[in-house]
Amino acid sequence: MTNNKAILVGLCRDARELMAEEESLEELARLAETAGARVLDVVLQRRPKPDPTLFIGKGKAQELAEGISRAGAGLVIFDHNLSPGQAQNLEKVLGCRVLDRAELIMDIFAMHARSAEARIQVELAQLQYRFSRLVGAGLEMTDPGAGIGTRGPGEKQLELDRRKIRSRIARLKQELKKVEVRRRTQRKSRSAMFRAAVVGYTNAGKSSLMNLMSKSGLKVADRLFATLDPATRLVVLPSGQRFLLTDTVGFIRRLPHQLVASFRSTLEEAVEADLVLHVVDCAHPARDRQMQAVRQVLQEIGARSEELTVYNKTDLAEDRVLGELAHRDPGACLVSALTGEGRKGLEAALVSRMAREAGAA
Ligand SMILES: Nc1nc2c(ncn2[C@@H]2O[C@H](COP(=O)(O)OP(=O)(O)OP(=O)(O)O)[C@@H](O)[C@H]2O)c(=O)[nH]1
Ligand SMILES: [Mg+2]
Repeated sequence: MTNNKAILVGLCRDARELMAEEESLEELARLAETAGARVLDVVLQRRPKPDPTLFIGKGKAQELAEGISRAGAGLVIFDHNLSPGQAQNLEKVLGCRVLDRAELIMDIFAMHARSAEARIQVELAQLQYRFSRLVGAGLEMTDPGAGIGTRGPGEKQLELDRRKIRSRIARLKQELKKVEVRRRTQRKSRSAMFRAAVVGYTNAGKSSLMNLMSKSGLKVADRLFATLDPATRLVVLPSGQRFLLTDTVGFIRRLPHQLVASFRSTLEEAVEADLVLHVVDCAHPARDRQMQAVRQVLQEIGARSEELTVYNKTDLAEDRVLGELAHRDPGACLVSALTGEGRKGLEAALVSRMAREAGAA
């Protein structure tokens, strides 16, 4: 059996970054557990900038190597993305498998990919990432063994040579093109209707909100990246007005750009919508940084749709927090997808957005 006992490693440059990095490491622990790892320890190094060869300092790496053998860990997961050389050097010094945040996220995507489209998208992202690693480190692909970081539709391709990988990447891209064309045609056929897309940080409650609005029975789970496939549903408001609502894949800090690129056709639903409902877990301690991360991804994919902020999970938030949010962001809606509280306010906001759009058309 593979040893999935893991040690997590983060780095922050100065005191200002400390809190964000601590939050990010907590999130990394959840990601690691989602992937099936057991987190033994978390190490945070303060360093003005990453070391070019080992990412962390040499002394810290030695210390870490000792910690690994003492604890019997089989895996070290870095919270930042490593260069090909760094990953290779670290494996040598630490004597165990080394993964970075991007690989871990892609591994979870691979575990949760169900539809043909999602599998193609994940495989493409993984192959491109691994390929850039190979080229960067001047290596041929070797058998990575089994376990976290090696799962996914691209798994069998690991031992292929570069030429074959390149042609596989080209094939996958072609297949994705076809999917994109199909999606565009679908969208055109329903373009007369007002379209809204739900976006937000992973686990914010996007699918739950979809279920509340459209009684659609989408999968809801307290785990990261439960949704990978977009789903579109018709919503009929009490006023009789109708619109289409699309649920999509969630975002996260430092989402690997290979994933963003290959999930383009999925994310286009958000780019092309008339309105983006930005769902936020308002009770989360990292709420504001999560919102920032979502806006960054939206920018990266070129979404320019109007945005309506929906602060979800009000049932879990303190009244003081709710008061602050209402004051700071008077145009936003406060709801609980779980209890249905605030639903009327959200419906009214949607009616007024649709009226505005109709007036502008
Ligand atoms: N207490 C409370 N829990 C909620 C609320 N909305 C969602 N949840 C819970 O939050 C977790 C995540 O909900 P999802 O709807 O799956 O979240 P998502 O944004 O679709 O997540 P991904 O698809 O994984 O990105 C689930 O355990 C839900 O039951 C809410 O308003 N209140
Ligand atoms: Mg979901």
